[in-house]
Formats: sequence, C-alpha cells, structure tokens
Amino acid sequence: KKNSLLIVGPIRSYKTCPVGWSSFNHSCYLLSESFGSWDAARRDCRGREADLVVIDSPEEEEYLTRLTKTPTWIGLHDKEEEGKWKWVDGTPLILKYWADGQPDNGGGNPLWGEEDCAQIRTFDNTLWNDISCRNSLPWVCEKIP
Ligand code: MBG
Ligand code: CA
Repeated sequence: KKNSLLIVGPIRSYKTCPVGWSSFNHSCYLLSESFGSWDAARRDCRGREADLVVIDSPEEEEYLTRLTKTPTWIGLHDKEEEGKWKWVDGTPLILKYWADGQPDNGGGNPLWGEEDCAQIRTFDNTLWNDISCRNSLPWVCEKIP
C-alpha cells in the first residue's frame, strides 16, 4: 500500500464580511433598517445566509450593545417550552444578560401577553427582556463569512 498524506485545509477560511455588514471577532453582523416580528426578522436573516444573532461571549454582548441604538431582537426564544430559553443555533442559554426581574413572561399581565422572544433593551443598560414575538423591532443578523 502506498503511503499517502491527506492535507486537510483550514476549517474556517478568513473571508471578509459582505458589503454593509460589520465584522467582529470572526463573525459578520447586520443591523436591520426595518422593523418586524421576531419570525419575520429570523426569516430575513436566513434569507441572507445568516441567522438572528447568538450571543456567546461578554465581548459579543458589549459589541452588540454598541451596535444597537433602540430595542432590538436577538436570536433567543422559549417558544417550544415556557421558560426553556434557546438560541436559534439550538444551544441552551448559559451566558445571560437579563434585566432585573426578566424574563417574566409578561408577569401574568394581559397587557404584555405571552413573552417568548428576547430583545436587547439599550435604554435599560443594554440588558435583555422577554416580550411578545409579535412586537415590531429591528434585529441583528449574524453569519460566519
Ligand atoms: C416591561 C417589560 C415587559 C414586562 C413588563 C412587566 C417595563 O418593562 O417590557 O416585557 O416584563 O415590564 O411589568
Ligand atoms: Ca418581560
């Protein structure tokens, strides 16, 4: 049997972000110019070969709080099981930046209703809140180039 050597290339090539996207720590980010429901936001990101942002480091959280200027959708929800928060990539919620008293699923107040989607609330020290997925907010898409 002949000796052979298989050379495996880099798993991730260092491509640049598409025009209009900003680059941070090996990911590309796009802050939407329009507003929409959480589902519409996710659909938009997937149509761009991306998904809603998954926050998995303090640096990424800080970066996003600087990128966003108003309450903004992130890729976090508990649609499948109340209280079981999941990122859109399927990972469970470990690193958390909930605002005080959140998530509260609306606190039982019919004014808020069922709250299964997460937003960054930049007016409130950049922390997260759960709100109804039907709200209309801008969103952040993330992709690995
Ligand atoms: C609001 C939150 C809402 C719900 C409510 C409970 C003042 O913040 O946006 O999601 O948690 O508080 O009172
Ligand atoms: Ca809430």
